[in-house]
Amino acid sequence: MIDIQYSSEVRAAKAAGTAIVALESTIITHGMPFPQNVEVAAQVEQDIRDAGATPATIAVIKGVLHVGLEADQLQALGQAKNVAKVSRADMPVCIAMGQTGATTVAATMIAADLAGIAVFATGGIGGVHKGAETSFDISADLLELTQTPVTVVAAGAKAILDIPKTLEILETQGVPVISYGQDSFPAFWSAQSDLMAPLCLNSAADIARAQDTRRAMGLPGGQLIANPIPLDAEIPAADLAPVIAQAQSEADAKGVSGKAVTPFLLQRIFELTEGRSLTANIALVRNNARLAAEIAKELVALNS
Ligand code: PSU
Ligand code: MN
Repeated sequence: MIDIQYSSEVRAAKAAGTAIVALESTIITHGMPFPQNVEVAAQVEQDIRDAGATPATIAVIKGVLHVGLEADQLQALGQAKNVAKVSRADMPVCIAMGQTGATTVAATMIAADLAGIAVFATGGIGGVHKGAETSFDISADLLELTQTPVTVVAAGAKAILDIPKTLEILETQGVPVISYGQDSFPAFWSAQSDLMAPLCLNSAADIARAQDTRRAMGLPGGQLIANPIPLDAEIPAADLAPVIAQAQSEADAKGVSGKAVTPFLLQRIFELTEGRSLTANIALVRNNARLAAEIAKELVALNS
């Protein structure tokens, strides 16, 4: 087993057997601009504490896998330039070479599982990109959900992705996609989409029981919980459609590919909406953190 450096609060929570929620770090380094990224990361951690659980932000720092960051480490990561974006393929190389990297959803799931953490909150997961039929650009996040037993709470998927194809891959791979409290699959900045969610559950206790049953049946993999953005924070899909189309055509024209695609699109959408996309993003991440804390507490209750 590789060495894991725990933050003091995560170490204490592990010893006490209390609820812990994992958080990713790519959203900090590649998903939001400085300084809002650091402010939001600290705020989301506090939301989890206020809900009665312990936050564990995950990153690789100088070759060491950190589960839970101290405040100064979070600050340093959020300001650092040229931090690597580390997914399943990159994480062992990053650790072996003593480098620093921010973990994607896939890499954060792997680290959470190594640390015995079963619940993870983020904003949006990676998925099948538009044009995947020629680019083959499908995020490793989707396959991680098939094999690593972590419940991921996200606000659905961004419209920068091909959402129907993303749902098809998850269905083929047997990943439960569960909308929280509504029938439709939420569309990140908008609470509703015109797609039905494959599954729907209405309480954190039910979500915890579903994950526990999956484990008891010996089925590998996790669950994707699609938690709609709070209504007062949503942006109508029609307002964003032209912005996304413009960002996408700029990415195509510049030949942006591979890992750079998602960060490029997020940055351009932030610029083109003059920050409105970020305000909504912050509201939904905080909302996901609160639900994840409730699920984590229910899982502890189930297993004690
Ligand atoms: N989608 C978002 N915000 C993000 C990401 C995705 O709305 O910050 C980040 C997450 O870390 C996710 C990663 O795991 O991008 C997916 O990147 P890729 O598509 O290259 O797998
Ligand atoms: Mn990709």
